[in-house]
Amino acid sequence: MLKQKIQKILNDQVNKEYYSSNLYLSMASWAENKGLEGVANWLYAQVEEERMHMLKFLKFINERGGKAIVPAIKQPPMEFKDVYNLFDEVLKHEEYITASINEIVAECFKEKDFSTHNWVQFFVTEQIEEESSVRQIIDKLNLLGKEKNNLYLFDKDIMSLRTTGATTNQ
Ligand code: OFO
Repeated sequence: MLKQKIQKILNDQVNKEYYSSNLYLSMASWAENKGLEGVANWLYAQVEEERMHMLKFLKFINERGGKAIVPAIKQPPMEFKDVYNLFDEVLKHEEYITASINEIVAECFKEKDFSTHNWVQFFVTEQIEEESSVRQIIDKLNLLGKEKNNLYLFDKDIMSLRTTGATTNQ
């Protein structure tokens, strides 16, 4: 049986993962409207991955005898200055999620819930991969500079930078 404090922090994470999925959906839609098909596809893939994370948390809570809560999701931003700003926002968001996962780890330790502590390590690894993959994209964008032709090439190439997350297909 999950302790109340652990159930609460895991349900908060359900909310955050669901919001991540919606945030990337909003970004994907923005990119699609700008004709950035590659960027949109990269983001649509993230939408699915984050939804999977949300489901993973939700199911884990229920499997451990807790009660998962399906949250109301706040509206994500719909406008982004440009693709550089968009990926800065993605990185900022992933860093926020990493901090949140670390809080779960710390709480599990405090509450001596070593099963959840063990289970959540998967997300610790996942966040390392996700942050590194976004930093790689930002580095590439910085290398290319802001010329339109380069952006076109970047858009064609971005899917090849996609690392399959630790959670893919799980
Ligand atoms: Fe961005 O990954 Fe979920 O946790």
